[in-house]
Amino acid sequence: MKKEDVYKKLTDAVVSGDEKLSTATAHDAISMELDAYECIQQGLNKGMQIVSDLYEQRKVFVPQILRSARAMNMAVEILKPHLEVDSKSSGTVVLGVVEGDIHDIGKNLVKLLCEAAGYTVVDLGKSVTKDAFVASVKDSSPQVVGMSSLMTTSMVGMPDVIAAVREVDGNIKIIIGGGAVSQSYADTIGADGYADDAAKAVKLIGKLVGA
Ligand code: B12
Repeated sequence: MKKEDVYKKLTDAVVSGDEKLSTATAHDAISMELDAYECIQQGLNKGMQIVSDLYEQRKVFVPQILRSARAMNMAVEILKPHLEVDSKSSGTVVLGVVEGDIHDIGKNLVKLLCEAAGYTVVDLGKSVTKDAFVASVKDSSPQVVGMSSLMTTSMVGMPDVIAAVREVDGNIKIIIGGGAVSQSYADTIGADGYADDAAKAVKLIGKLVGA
């Protein structure tokens, strides 16, 4: 099997929410010594993006979305130990989905790729309050804080978090992402950066911390 066929199988497994196929294919990928990062990016993540689009078009519904997320997560668990961790770049990144929002699939991908790039990630989880972001900045002195939002109703909380975090540390870099936000929203609220996928998020962090 060619590596492109493995990526496609991973994508199809996520789209159809088939955890048996996603985990078996992840094992195949490992035995073929394929790059785990590429399997996640070119295979699983692509599948999740397709399912998200199908959901928007009302061609799949919530139960299928959750099955797809599970199929992806189970394959990620198999691939994760095989990610080549870059020990050079260092620094701490605090990540969280903003208050009122429980969409954490994208944030989890950003976390995974940050860890693979050698960053220490403090994952605050989902529906994270402003106070929790602030407490985490005080506790772990990160170089970067990343906020995720998939909903127009939750993204409006971002400016308050930025103001509160900057009060604690004026030098901290704050980045945003998730389907609800954009580069222009980042500019409007004075965030230091925006990225529309997990790989770009890691590059952005590298640029901001000078790695
Ligand atoms: C999956 C999903 C769910 C799942 C979430 C499961 C989970 N654990 O996350 C479930 C079924 C639970 C769900 C619930 C709801 N959902 Co929903 N959901 C989605 C869906 C279909 C896909 C989101 C997703 O996971 N995409 C795949 C990931 C990989 O992409 P991503 O999140 O964008 O992440 C990538 C980038 O954005 C970036 N990124 C992400 N975070 C960050 C952070 C930083 C710092 C950076 C730099 C980059 C970055 O990197 C990621 C990887 O490449 C979207 C539709 C869509 N097209 O987005 C709706 C959507 C987000 N949901 C929506 C809604 C309305 C809801 C509900 C309110 C539904 C309801 N009526 O109950 C609830 C919300 C509950 C709540 N309080 O949050 C709306 C939001 C509308 C809006 N604009 O406000 C959407 C857009 C669907 C729609 N068109 O109506 N949902």
